[in-house]
Amino acid sequence: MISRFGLAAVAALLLAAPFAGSASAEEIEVKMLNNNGKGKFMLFEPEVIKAKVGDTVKFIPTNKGHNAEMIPDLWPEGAAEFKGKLNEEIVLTIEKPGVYGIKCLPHYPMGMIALVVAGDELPNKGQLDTYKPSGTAQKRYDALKEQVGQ
Ligand SMILES: [Cu+2]
Repeated sequence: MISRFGLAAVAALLLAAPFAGSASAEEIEVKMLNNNGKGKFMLFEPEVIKAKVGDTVKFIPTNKGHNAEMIPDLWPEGAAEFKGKLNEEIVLTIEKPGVYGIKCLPHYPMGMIALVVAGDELPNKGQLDTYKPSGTAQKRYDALKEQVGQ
């Protein structure tokens, strides 16, 4: 049963939808997946997330065995620490502009990385180049970096 409050919330969402992309805060969903059906394994989907300050990014453990946590070398200065447990749904609130690097700890060596890009000015964009993932992750990371286009 949907409460009256629930209905009001749904109505508010429906009303807000046409204005998505405007100043109102959005919740962006990112799935943690074993594969995307297109030959890519162990990934966040989407892998590059454009957001605004005030938005939230919800990481959803669609498949088991993943987590979402910050990459400390790729994180805006002063932004709150972020670390989800395995199989945990966790929400990142974007409080500062910049690039937020997210990894899945078990699959980090394979390149299970996501980049949240918030705002037009990215105070820490230099970290995109100074940060070096290890081994085979580098190739996938480079492809993500290209999508950021900075
Ligand atoms: Cu994973």
